[in-house]
Amino acid sequence: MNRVPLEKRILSENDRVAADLRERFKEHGTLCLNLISAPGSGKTSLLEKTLESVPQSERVAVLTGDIQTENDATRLRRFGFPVKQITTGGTCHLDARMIERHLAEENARRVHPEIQIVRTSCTSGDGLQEWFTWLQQRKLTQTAESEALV
Ligand SMILES: Nc1nc2c(ncn2[C@@H]2O[C@H](COP(=O)(O)OP(=O)(O)OP(=O)(O)O)[C@@H](O)[C@H]2O)c(=O)[nH]1
Ligand SMILES: [Mg+2]
Repeated sequence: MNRVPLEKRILSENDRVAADLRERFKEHGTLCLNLISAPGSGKTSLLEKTLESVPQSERVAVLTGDIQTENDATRLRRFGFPVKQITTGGTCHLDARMIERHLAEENARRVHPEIQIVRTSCTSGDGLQEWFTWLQQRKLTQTAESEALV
């Protein structure tokens, strides 16, 4: 089957909105992190450990995505920071072929040789301090960049 032109327009629109958002985050000095990984691999656990370590005076918010449930948002709300859940209602715009292609390619160091990898365990606590330090450094860099824009 040929590609439907509509798909291209949707993706272009998505790129445009994403670029606008990036600009807004940069302007406001907001460090925006995208946590993405296989189902059940520990994203919400890492967020729980992270929010637990953040002082209440910090301005932090979480946007979580799930096909059906509010479970992750419920787990994360108890830390007192704003949490919003997007429930996609069972649909996902990634089709199987895209996933397949990316898996075949999905060697992080080959795709991005300079990538920084922080290995963490939410059960033993290994690597969490390194992750918090990385987060803090990224936040400082983001703030410095936004101040340079003013
Ligand atoms: N051994 C081990 N288990 C972990 C670790 N982090 C999370 N888990 C466990 O893995 C399971 C899934 O963790 P979640 O944090 O819910 O994973 P998730 O990626 O948010 O899952 P989805 O939102 O369903 O995609 C839970 O039973 C956790 O207790 C870890 O560092 N080591
Ligand atoms: Mg989760």
